[in-house]
Amino acid sequence: MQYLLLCAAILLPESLAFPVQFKPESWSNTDLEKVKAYLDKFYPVPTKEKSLSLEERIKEMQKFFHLTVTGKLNAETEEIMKQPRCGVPDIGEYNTFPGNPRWKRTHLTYKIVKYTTDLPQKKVDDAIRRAFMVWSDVTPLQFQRVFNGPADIVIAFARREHGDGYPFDGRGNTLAHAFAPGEGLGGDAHFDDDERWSEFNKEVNLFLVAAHEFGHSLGLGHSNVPEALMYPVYSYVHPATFRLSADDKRGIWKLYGRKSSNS
Ligand code: TQI
Ligand code: CA
Ligand code: ZN
Ligand code: ZN
Repeated sequence: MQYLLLCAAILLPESLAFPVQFKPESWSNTDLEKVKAYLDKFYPVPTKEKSLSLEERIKEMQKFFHLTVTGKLNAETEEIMKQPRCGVPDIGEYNTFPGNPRWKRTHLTYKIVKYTTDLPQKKVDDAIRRAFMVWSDVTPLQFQRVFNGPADIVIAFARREHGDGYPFDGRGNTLAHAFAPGEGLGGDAHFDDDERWSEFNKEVNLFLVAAHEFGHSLGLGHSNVPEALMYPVYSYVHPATFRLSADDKRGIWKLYGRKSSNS
């Protein structure tokens, strides 16, 4: 099963403001239906058998935003619910996907099938290689580039409709997407070629976005920790000073374990 959610709340470089996907109308007073709709959208109950009370679901949301966990609607909670936000749910078993899909092998292959013309191929190859290293540095995972035949993670730059039913949207908004581990499209990462991809620039940094997407390719969802690579808001750090946050490590270790000390 594939999990792919299209987010849009990437807050890109200050100067470019893109609309966020979900902007609730302002509410005059507490409207239970709207609260429920908000929770349904962003805090979906993971399994059908399990049903959570409204109170428990409000607690989830308060936990996510580091609010005081009361399970009751209060001003603080309502304030957050009224804010424009990304259309992607905030949970899915913390920072993995529902059902914890993961690769059952530690040796994975990747193939770059279509390049952008924004950067020389060598720079693209290098950014992709370094983005995989972010994850192989801390886990037993090894990534091998292949040129022919099938690969676990197929990487492509593409515009608009590109054959998977999740068309890109032109410049801005969605920058890239990736599929959770699995057969076929599983693990694949696509980059919107209508973006201006860059090496060091603040614009859209290929290394950072690729490292984030590969997190998804390996089974990580979004994190609520602002320093995390998997936090669903784009913030630029110079690739040379990039460091994986403790939260990202905890997430990836949960799926694959730590890198053994002698390798
Ligand atoms: N693309 C979304 C993202 O990768 C697509 C998406 C949302 C997604 N939820 C998902 C993909 C769950 C797989 C699984 O988050 S994006 C950022 C960040 C995007 C956003 O273009 O919005 C980055 C791509 F974190 F900055 F907001 C890369 Cl780094
Ligand atoms: Ca786009
Ligand atoms: Zn795609
Ligand atoms: Zn993401």
